[in-house]
Amino acid sequence: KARTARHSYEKYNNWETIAAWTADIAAQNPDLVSRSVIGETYEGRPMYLLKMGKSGPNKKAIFMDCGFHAREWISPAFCQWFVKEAVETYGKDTVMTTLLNSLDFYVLPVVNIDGYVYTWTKDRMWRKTRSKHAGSHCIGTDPNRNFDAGWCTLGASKKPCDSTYCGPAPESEKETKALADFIREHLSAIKAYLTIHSYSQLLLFPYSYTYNLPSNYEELNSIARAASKQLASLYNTKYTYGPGATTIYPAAGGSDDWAYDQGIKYSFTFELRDTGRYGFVLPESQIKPTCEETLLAVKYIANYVLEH
Ligand code: ING
Ligand code: ZN
Repeated sequence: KARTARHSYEKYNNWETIAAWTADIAAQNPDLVSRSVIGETYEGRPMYLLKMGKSGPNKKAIFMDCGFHAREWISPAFCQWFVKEAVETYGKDTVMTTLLNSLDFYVLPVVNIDGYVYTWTKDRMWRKTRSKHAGSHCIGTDPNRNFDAGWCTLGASKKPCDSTYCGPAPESEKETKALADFIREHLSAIKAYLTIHSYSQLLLFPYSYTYNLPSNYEELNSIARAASKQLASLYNTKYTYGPGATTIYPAAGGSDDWAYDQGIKYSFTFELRDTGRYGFVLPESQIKPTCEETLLAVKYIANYVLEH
């Protein structure tokens, strides 16, 4: 068999290439990056998690995941970019150096690995996981409707053939269960939760499962405003921000609402480029600018969390 494709930060990488990259980046940066496995997917693939940061006692942490929805390819590309920037600018960029000295970043580069593989091999527009559940021949659950946050009450479907199927129960999916278990086990350290989707150019925060506002709404709104301003400073890309329910649509069972209700008071969903011209099939020429601008927003939020 031919050797695996070479990894590139400015191309979309298949799962085999991303998996090999997680091993390489950890091996090449042992004082900054370590890799663990937090579970396995429905089809049996290991879910790799990268922990980034200089080791130290009692560090606060930020959890960031990519690739919830299989077809949103720019999302895993951003997690890879973030890790690259961290290792390449540590010791050079003062903000990144401070962040990695004072915080740990947990980066889960692809949550829905089985779905991601399916978009490379069978159906580019697949969204859900690839699990089968009793009582239906349809495949897949929407992982971002599968969390225990107003589960399946709003903006989600109980029909297994629908693209927003909430699953037979909260955390029915091995992937969402593994993610939720990891966060529960590290709750005292994790101060922020960031989840990267596409597309629409939005920066969302709780709630999506209710029209009620979160207790620190004013603070989240001002963080989102400032982060969007940072993001726009590079290429003038315009983001809209606000609570999910009123900014995009009401939808229960999302991971950001769940993390927030676990006590993680800084919880955001990014919807990266674009606004619909290319949609999920964002050209590779936009990977670099999209990741560069998004990095500014993520660094802003991380720095805010560090200082508060
Ligand atoms: N959008 C998100 C979705 O899962 C969202 C929007 C965010 C819903 C947070 C619920 C909670 O539908 C995309 N593009 O996936
Ligand atoms: Zn999504």
